[in-house]
Amino acid sequence: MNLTLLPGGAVEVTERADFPVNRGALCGKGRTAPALLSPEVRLTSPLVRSQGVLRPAGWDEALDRVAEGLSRTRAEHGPDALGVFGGGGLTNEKAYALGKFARVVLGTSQIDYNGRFCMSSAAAASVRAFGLDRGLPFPLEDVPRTGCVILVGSNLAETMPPALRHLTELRENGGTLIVVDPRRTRTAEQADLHLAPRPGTDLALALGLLHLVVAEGRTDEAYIRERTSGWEEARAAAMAHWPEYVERITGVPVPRLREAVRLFCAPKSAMVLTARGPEQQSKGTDTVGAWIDLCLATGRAGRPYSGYGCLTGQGNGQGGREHGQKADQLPGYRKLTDPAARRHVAEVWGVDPDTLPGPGRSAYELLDALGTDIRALLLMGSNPVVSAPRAAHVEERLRSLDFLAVADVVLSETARLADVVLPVAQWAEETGTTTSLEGRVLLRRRALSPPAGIRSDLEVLHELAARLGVEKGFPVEPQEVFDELRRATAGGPADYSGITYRRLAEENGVFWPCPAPPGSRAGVSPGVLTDDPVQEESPSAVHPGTPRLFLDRFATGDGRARFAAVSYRDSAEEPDETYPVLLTTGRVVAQYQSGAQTRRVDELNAAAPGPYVEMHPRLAERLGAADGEPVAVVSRRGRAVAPARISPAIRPDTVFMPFHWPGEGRANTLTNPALDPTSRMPEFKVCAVRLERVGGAPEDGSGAGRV
Ligand SMILES: Nc1nc2c(c(=O)[nH]1)N[C@H]1C(S)=C(S)[C@@H](COP(=O)(O)OP(=O)(O)OC[C@H]3O[C@@H](n4cnc5c(=O)[nH]c(N)nc54)[C@H](O)[C@@H]3O)O[C@H]1N2
Ligand SMILES: Nc1nc2c(c(=O)[nH]1)N[C@H]1C(S)=C(S)[C@@H](COP(=O)(O)OP(=O)(O)OC[C@H]3O[C@@H](n4cnc5c(=O)[nH]c(N)nc54)[C@H](O)[C@@H]3O)O[C@H]1N2
Ligand SMILES: [Mo]
Repeated sequence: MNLTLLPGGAVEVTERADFPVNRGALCGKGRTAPALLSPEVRLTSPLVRSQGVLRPAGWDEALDRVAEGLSRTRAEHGPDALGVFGGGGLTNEKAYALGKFARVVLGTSQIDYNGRFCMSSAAAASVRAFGLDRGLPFPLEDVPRTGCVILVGSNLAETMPPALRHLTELRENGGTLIVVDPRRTRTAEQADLHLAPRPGTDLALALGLLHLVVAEGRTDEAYIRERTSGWEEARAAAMAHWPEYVERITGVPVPRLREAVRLFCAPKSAMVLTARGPEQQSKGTDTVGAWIDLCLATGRAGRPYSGYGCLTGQGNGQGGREHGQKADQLPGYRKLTDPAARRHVAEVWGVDPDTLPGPGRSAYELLDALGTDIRALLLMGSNPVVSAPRAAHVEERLRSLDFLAVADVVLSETARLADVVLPVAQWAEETGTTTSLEGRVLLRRRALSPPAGIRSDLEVLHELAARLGVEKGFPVEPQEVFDELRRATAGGPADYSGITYRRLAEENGVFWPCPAPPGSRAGVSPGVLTDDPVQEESPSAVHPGTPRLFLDRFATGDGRARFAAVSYRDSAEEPDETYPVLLTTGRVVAQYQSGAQTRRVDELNAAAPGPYVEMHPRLAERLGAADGEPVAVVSRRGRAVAPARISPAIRPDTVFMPFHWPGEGRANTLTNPALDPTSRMPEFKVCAVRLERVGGAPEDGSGAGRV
C-alpha cells in the first residue's frame, strides 16, 4: 500500500497497483489501519503499576522499573528466570534485536514467540524434507500458472483476501482448485472439489491420496530416483492406509479421494499449499510431511510451477522466524546448537561464543513455566491472554509472575496484567523490513512520526540494554540494525547479506537467499558497514536474489528431498461420551488475531461484532438451540459462552469458533495445549467439547439442551 500524509495529519491509504503480490488489492483491515494511529485508541504514555493499579509515568521511571525488575530477578534466580516473548508482527530488525537482547544482555535461553503457534509445524516438516523452510519456495505469482492447487486448511478468502485473485486466475487459466476444510468456507466455495474431513484427520487423508497414487501407477519413478531419498519406507507406510480405512477416519468418501488424485495428477505441474488447518495439530509436522510426500511421489517439488508451500500468516511471519526470537535459533535461520553458527554470530555481536545460552522452551512451555522457574517476562508484540491455548491457565501464570513488562501499541488484555506497559510506535511510524510468505524482503518506510510520548521497540531495547550495562550494540536506527543483521545472516540459510535498504527501495523486494558479492564487507568481517555493495561492486556481481528455490537441488546434504515415513494417529483428544463434539477454531475476515488492534476499529467491529459458535442445523436441533441463542461450549479446560450460528456449511460432528475475543466467548479457554513432539505446536484445531443450552432443555421438548 502507499501511505500519504494529508494536510492536517491524517494518513490516506491508496493502492499500489505495481506490486505483483496484491496488485493494489487490500482487505478491510489494511484499508482501515490508519484508524489505529489515532491517540484515542492507543497508549500515549508509559504506565506503571502502583498499589495495584496502572498509572501514567514518565519514560525514565518506566524503563528504570523494567531494568530493576529484570535485574532483581536475575540476581535472585539466575538468568534463565527471565523470559522473553516476541511476535511475528515485529519487523526483522526488531525480531533480531530482541533475540540478541535476550542472549547478550539478559543471558537467558528462555525466549520464544507467537510464530510457534503459527507455522512451526510446516517449518519443521519443510526443514526435514527440503533442508530449508521458506513459506513458499516460489513467488505467489506462480500459483495461477500451475495446473492444480490443493489448498489444505486455508481460508484464504477471509485470511488473505488479496491473494484470492491468484486462485481465481488459476481457474481462469484452466487449472483446478481442491480445498480441504471441515467447513464449506468462502474459499471452499471457489473450489472444483471440496473435501471436508473430520478435524485432525488430514494425515490420514494425505496418506490415502498417496496410497491411490501408488495403486493407480501415478508415481514419477525417474524423479523419485534422481531427486529424493526414503521412498521405500514412505511407500510402505502409505500402502497401509487403504482408501476405505481413510474414508472411515476422515469421512471423505473414496470416490472423492479418487477424484482428488485424478485432478492433482492430470496436469504437468501442481502445488500443495497448507495453512493452519492441518498444521495446528499435535501431529502437524507429520501431517505436512505426508502432504510433501504426495508432492515428491508425483514429481511436484523443485520443478517450475510445482511444489509445496505454507501460507504463512502474520505481517512478518516469515522474517519473524528467521532472525533469532525463536528458542533454538540464531539470525539467518541458523541453529543455536551449531558451533560454527555460534562462532559466526558471536563474532558479529562481539561476544565470546561460550557466553551464548543454549536453546530454551517453546512458546506454550514457556508460558506454562511463568511464575515457577520463569519469574519475570518481557513481552513484545503478542497478546497471549487471548491467543494462547488453555488461555485461562496462561492468564493465571502471567498473574503469578514477580514482574511483567509489556511493550505494545494498545492496552491489550495482556498489557492490563503488566507491572510496566511501554507504549511503542507502530507500522506507519517507523521504517523497517518484513519478509513476505514468499521469502521476499520488503522495506516498509515510515510515513509519519509517532505522537509525543511514544518510543520505538528499538529505542526500548537500546535504553534497557544501557540500563543493564550494555552500552553498545543496540542502535535505534533500523538501517543500522539491518546492516548488522546482514552480517549476522551471511553464509546462513536465510542469507540477507546482499540485501540493502537501497535495493529494497528500488526493487519490488528481494528474495532470500541473497548473499553479498564475494569479498564484499557485508559478507565477511564485522565492523561498521558503511558502503552499499550496490555501489561498491560491479553490477554483475550483485546477487539477484532467489525467487525460486530447489530447481537444481534441495537444500539437504545430498541435494535430495527426504520422504517422511509417517502413519496416522488420533488427535490428543477424541470425542467420547462426556465430550462428544469436536471444536475447531480459526478466523473471520474483519478481525485480526487476538483482536487487540481490529477490535479498536469501528468499521471492523460492525462487520464482526463478537464471538459465535458455528454449528450444523442437525447438531443445533439435537441441542434444541435457535440461531443467535447463547450456548455454552465446555471442554476439559473450561467453559465459553457465545451465540449459536447455525449453518449447513460445517460438518455435523464439529463446531467452529473464531478466537479473536477475550472474556466469556474466548475460544482459547477451551483449546488443548497438547504439543506436536517436533514443532511444539499446540493443537488449536482439535479438541473435544460438549454443548449446553444456557437456559437448559427447551420446554417444547425440541432438543436435549445438551449434546
Ligand atoms: N482476517 C484475518 N486474516 C488473517 C489473520 C486473522 O486473524 N484475521 N491472521 C493471520 C495469521 S497470523 C494466520 S496464521 C493466517 C491463518 O490463515 P488460515 O489458516 O486460513 O486461518 P484459520 O481460520 O485459522 O484456518 C483455516 C481453516 O482451517 C480449517 N480447519 C479447522 N480444522 C481443520 C482441520 O483439522 N483440517 C483442515 N484441513 N482444516 C481445518 C478452518 O475451518 C478454517 O477455515 O491468517 C492471517 N490472516
Ligand atoms: N484458538 C486459536 N488460537 C490461536 C490461533 C488459532 O488459529 N486458533 N492462531 C494462532 C496464531 S497462527 C497466531 S499468529 C497467534 C497470534 O496471536 P497474538 O500473538 O496474540 O497476535 P496479535 O493479536 O497480533 O498480537 C500482537 C500484539 O502486538 C501489538 N503490536 C502490533 N505491532 C506492534 C509493534 O510493532 N511492536 C509491539 N511491541 N507490539 C505491537 C498489537 O497491538 C497486539 O497487542 O494466535 C494463535 N492463537
Ligand atoms: Mo499466525
